[in-house]
Amino acid sequence: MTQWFTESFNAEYAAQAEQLGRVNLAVFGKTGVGKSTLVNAIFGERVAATGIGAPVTVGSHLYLDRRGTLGVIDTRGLEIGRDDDELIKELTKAVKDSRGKPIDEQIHVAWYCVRGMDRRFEDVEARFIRTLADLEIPVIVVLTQVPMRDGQFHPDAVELARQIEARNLPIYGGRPFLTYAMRDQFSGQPAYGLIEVLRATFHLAPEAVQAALVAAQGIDLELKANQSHKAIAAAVTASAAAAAVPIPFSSAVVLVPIQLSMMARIAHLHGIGLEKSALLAVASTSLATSAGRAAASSLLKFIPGAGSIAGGVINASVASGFTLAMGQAWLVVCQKTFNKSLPMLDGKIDTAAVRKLFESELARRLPGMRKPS
Ligand SMILES: Nc1nc2c(ncn2[C@@H]2O[C@H](COP(=O)(O)OP(=O)(O)O)[C@@H](O)[C@H]2O)c(=O)[nH]1
Ligand SMILES: [Mg+2]
Repeated sequence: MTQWFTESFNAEYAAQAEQLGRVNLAVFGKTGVGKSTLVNAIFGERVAATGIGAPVTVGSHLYLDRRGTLGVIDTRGLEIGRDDDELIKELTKAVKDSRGKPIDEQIHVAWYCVRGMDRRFEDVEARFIRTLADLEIPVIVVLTQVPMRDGQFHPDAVELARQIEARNLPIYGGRPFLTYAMRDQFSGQPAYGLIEVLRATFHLAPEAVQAALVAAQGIDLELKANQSHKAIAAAVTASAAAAAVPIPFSSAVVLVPIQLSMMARIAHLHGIGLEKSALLAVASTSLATSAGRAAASSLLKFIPGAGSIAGGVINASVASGFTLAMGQAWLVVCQKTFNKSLPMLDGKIDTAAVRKLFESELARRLPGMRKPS
């Protein structure tokens, strides 16, 4: 019964994965400074459905680890301060090889990590950063594991940050970001500074891969909401265009693919996998019980006063208002999924409660809404 809907949703979900593409982040710094901890704190350790498997070699010591819409490039077996010439050679070759390839294959942003308490920043590190900038890779310098107390950063880290700033490096903001990526059990030192690093990365990333970055990260719900609103706005525009010449209610199924692709994109942006997204979409829109075109038109039963619209036509304003409300209501469902605050029943998603939630969010935005039968 749900096959028509599931197949359509799956297709839109796959198309959106394709459209989001991948943001590639290179992470450099000495062994043990906390690179992996930082990456995991911002992006989570989840391996997305599309990114399972061993890292891909980019150079003989450069690896690309794909996690869904995120690629993390790091070095293995080469150390900054020991193998710099080799490292720079490999990196230069990898970057040059990637030129002319699709944007998903480029390195978009680099994080250069230094342990905040290390007290020194070496000339070779500055040279490495300048090389990255010469290769046109924007660089963020991150001081890791910086203790903070009563709103004060540890003075040694402040001094190190000052030294780095004084070198006038081609880095974002001209100075390092101070962070603590993972709460320390013993001292109780909480994590901080991660959203700032993420937002800087977002600003430096090419626009074409910003949504991929937003989808991959797991700490900034506001960035996810902003990108979702963009997707909703695009679907609203497309709906208005589809009904620019008022369409008969019976042909209003043309709106359904627009809305499904909007829903699929918002689900991706919130890191919700295909199966769960499809389940939630079915639950939300009550499509489970009808098939084929009947399922499509049952979506439209939400349209306020649809039956009483003169001559049964839908104009641009009705179509766009309906899509807007659908998008906003679906965003609430996705946000609750992300926050793990969906209604549950016996350890499973309570689909009846999800439907209620979606319909009440929709009704708030469409005062004249008819309940689907
Ligand atoms: N508590 C805490 N431990 C950290 C932090 N960053 C790194 N560590 C620890 O430092 C060690 C090295 O970190 P790792 O991320 O593996 O360093 P990498 O070699 O640069 O990838 C690990 O034992 C981490 O648990 C942090 O922000 N907080
Ligand atoms: Mg590591």
